[in-house]
Amino acid sequence: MNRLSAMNDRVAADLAADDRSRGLVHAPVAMDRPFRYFEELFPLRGAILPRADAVSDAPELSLDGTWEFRLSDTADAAVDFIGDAAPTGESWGSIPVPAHWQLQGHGAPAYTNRRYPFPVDPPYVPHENPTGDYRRTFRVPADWQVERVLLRFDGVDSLAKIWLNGTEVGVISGSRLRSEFDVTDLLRRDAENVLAVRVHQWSSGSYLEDQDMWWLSGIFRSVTLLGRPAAAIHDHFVHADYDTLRGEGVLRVESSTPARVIIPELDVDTASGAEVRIPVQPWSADEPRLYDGELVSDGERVQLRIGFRRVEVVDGVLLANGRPLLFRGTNRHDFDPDTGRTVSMERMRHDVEMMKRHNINAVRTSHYPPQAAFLRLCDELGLWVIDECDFETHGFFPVDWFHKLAGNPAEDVRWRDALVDRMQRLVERDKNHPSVVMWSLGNECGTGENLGAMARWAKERDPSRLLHYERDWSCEHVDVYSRMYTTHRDLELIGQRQEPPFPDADLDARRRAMPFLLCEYVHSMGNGPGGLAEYQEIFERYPRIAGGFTWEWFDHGLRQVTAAGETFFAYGGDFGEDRHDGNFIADGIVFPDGTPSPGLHELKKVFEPVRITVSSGEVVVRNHYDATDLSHLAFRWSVADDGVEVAAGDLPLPHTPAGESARLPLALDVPDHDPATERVLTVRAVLREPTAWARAGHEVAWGQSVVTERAQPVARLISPVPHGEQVTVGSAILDDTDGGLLSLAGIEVDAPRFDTWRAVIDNDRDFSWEPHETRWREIGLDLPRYRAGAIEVGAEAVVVPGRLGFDGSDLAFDTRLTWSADEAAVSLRVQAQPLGDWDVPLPRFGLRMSLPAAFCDVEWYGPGPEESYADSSRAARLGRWCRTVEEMQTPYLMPQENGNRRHARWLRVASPESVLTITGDPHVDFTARRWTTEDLAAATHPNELRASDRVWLNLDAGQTGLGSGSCGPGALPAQRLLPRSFDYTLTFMVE
Ligand code: IPT
Repeated sequence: MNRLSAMNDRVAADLAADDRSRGLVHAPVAMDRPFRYFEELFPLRGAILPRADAVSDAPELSLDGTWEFRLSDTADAAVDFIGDAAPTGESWGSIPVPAHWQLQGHGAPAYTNRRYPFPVDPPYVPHENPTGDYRRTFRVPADWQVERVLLRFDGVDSLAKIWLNGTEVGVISGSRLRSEFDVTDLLRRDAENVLAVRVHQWSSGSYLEDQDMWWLSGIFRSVTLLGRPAAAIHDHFVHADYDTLRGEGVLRVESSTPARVIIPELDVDTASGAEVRIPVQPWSADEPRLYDGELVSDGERVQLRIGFRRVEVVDGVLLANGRPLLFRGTNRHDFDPDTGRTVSMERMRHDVEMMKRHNINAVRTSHYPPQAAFLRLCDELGLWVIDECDFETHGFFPVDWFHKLAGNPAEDVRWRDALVDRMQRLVERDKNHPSVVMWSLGNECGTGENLGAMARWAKERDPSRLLHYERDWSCEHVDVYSRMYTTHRDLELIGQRQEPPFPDADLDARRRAMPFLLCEYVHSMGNGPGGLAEYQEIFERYPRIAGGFTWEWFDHGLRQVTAAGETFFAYGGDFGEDRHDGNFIADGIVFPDGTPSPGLHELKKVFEPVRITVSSGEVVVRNHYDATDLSHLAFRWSVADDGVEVAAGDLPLPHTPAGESARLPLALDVPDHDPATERVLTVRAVLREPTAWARAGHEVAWGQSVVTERAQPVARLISPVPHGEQVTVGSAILDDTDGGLLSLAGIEVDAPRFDTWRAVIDNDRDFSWEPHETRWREIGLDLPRYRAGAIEVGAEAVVVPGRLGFDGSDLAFDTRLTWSADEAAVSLRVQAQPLGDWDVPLPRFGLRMSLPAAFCDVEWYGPGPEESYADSSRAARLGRWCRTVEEMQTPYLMPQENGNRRHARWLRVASPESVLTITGDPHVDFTARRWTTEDLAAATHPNELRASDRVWLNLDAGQTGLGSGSCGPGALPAQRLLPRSFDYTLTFMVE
């Protein structure tokens, strides 16, 4: 019996009485049979106390590699593999360590968001409890001059029992937390050692680890043997404060063993425990200044990478080194499409570098501590980190334990030791990273006094860092007020400290004085998010708001290959799970293979640390960095006519410290403007020198504005010519009964027809906060029907009045199509007027037509090159862009509307024989695909989409924005396409 089980018995009776007095039905932490060791509420056994992650010269032996492995269906297989005799029998094979067994051909991954995939019967787990037995042998290197030897596990999901040479070493629980054991006395120094590990997929810990991610098991992080010399430094704690008034670092390094603190660059050579004050440059994400040194005892040299910084709350504002800190953050899970939560050093570096290149300055390690090496990268390359404990009990929410019953682990005292232990293991391992500025108690665990116990311990151990936890809105145990998926409007109130009061007046007053952050926002499931820029504007308006962390970095799609050899990324249900949450696992701004999704381009633009506002007379540059001036950036201007550069040069910038602006009058030497084109001025800020994460010339920010608009050409119209059952208008031939286009300069077209539908995006779907799809289908927007009226052939145009209706609905549009032509081109004016009581925005409004498949090369002048939507358009810049139709598709893991290019001035679609130019007046939103909207909507994975023999063009007045309704607010009112009168003209020219 461990120390908690003893306590359980003691408190159980009191607790039940207390619950009864509060009118609570006691939660069934059933005791109908004794807990098995993996069901103990605090199952950890044998581990040494947690201590700091350290890089040192003490010897280490990696035990990663190939291990013997057997998977059983239950926890009951014989313990017949822990001794010297190598196991035999068919059930044994091999497996790499670290890895998840489900991704190595044993069992299958499964995805649920918050629902536990087993009965909610804590702390019991089902009899079917996949159990992996692992075994390997190793020898201790002969040259190790060590006093003690530790065995370290960096991550085992979810619970393991360990034996060395046949003797039990201990039990690990806490999947993403490090555990270490002193195995000195069990080791054979001159012979082979047998290390055996039994890992259970389900344990009491599974109740504490209900994060929204794949259920994946096994030894998925490294296993290491650590030689500990005599007088080794068992633990150390670097306190490196930055005194903002004096510009001094205040350094004290505690060491478990007396040691010297040596930092050559600062001329520091002092005893551990002593405080020194030295003038330094502070550490920040902008300028991650590290001072390298060593902590040297008689037995070990530990690497020190010291960053001096102070993160504090002053007058309700979050400050870093005395200046307001704004998190431009994202939530990151450890993830790899082939190896799950086993991630390589290269993959982590790729993540951090990519974040830096996209103007991200902060990470929340949702919802568990990452591999230790990740934090070293954050120290080195510069990211502020909220380091989160491995704790989430979301699955108690659907069964209402957060409210009605007292069983939620955050509240039930019987779980307290396990939870405080989790917090200790987080803080102790990661306490020396300058990048870590807040500890987070966990995610989605409801409320409860156990959170208080975790918080109190952490505060006492590390008073230098702030505490974060989102789900307890009283904020009783934390230092910052945090929420997720808040609407823009509510955020605005919070910014003004005008949010609705919390019922307890004292807690309300305390909370109202706190800074605020959005620990999750802009849910990036499928196509989206929209509304990011509007959030940023609010963040920047109110000093109380310390920014936010977008949800989330990765789409967690697992790479699979079909029998036909096609690759796709799997989501929930693709492994035959009985219950799952589908593609809710694909809600990142980076595709599983590490390529950016359009949302990341938008985020880079919105997160720009330099805001460049261009007008014809001046450029205003505002420095939004937290710490640096702009001397590391070169500013370049260029003037382009319809996307063709006609002049360019450098723009010298005066010294502009953080938080300040420079205003530069412009007197540019540029050639005369061709009135048939649009003239645009662009100013770009690029890195002068290479950095650890980008090359010289990397673009950090840009600003753009139209300086001269295109003059409208005066066209001489030619008369329509009726003949037989057709009418010719320039190079267009129309059907004289309904005005349908039969051919265009000899190209066989599918006539443009009205289209109001889009392949619904995840943010439109029935589970969304604004499930527009339901209403759209009720109205019949997916089934538009057009009826032409009597066509009028006039001297200068053919006019086709009509009515656009929807199956089963009396809502409609009165329409009017006007065809005309001059010598060069054919024009189609599209007008529409809504009829009836519309109560919902439209998915889209426009025309759909098709061309033969050979028209597969697209060039356009307008915002680009990536897709853009009404509320995700900041990243798109005016220019001339070329893409094949294939390249214009975005492979969202669940196919849905994508690839829209907004506000094109013109587009050219080319086949080897001819080029069709379509001009929009005022401009046109377009998509080009090898399949129809219906094909797109029907596919469940991108590899199912098959190119047809047509190229389908949508030429739209607009589409409703994206929002982030799949878990958050829908598109803002101004970015919804409300039924209104539409009037735009398309001009077709064939060469
Ligand atoms: C929020 C979770 O914290 C996060 O892990 C993820 O599941 C996200 O939702 C949705 O993708 S919690 C939710 C109740 C807002």
